[in-house]
Amino acid sequence: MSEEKLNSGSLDADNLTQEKIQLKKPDMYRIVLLNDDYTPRDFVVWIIMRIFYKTEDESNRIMLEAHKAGKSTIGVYTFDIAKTKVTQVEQLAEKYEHPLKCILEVESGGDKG
Ligand code: TYC
Repeated sequence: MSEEKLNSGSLDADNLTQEKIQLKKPDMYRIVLLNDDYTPRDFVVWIIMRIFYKTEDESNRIMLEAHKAGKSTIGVYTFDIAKTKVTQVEQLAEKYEHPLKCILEVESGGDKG
């Protein structure tokens, strides 16, 4: 389709289809941090700051919520970014021999887990 047609704003069928494609929101996934009895609190805070770019205060809040309630949402991301961050957490946890885990949950639209 030509650039001119895409930008013309006319309401023909092609343009409506194209607009629907462009407006579809990406599927979003929640990263949920799980508590365990062994990972040191400081390590959890460090991971949240390092992988998710949260402030120390916010990282502490997320860590404490997981510690008390069993789980806590770290953030909501598109699938590729969420999957990459979960892998980074797994790799660092393994390297330092801590059992820390986080999981993906569907926030909106998607069906991948
Ligand atoms: N419960 C752990 C402890 O007491 C700390 C911890 C917090 C571990 C949050 C994991 O997601 C977690 N050392």
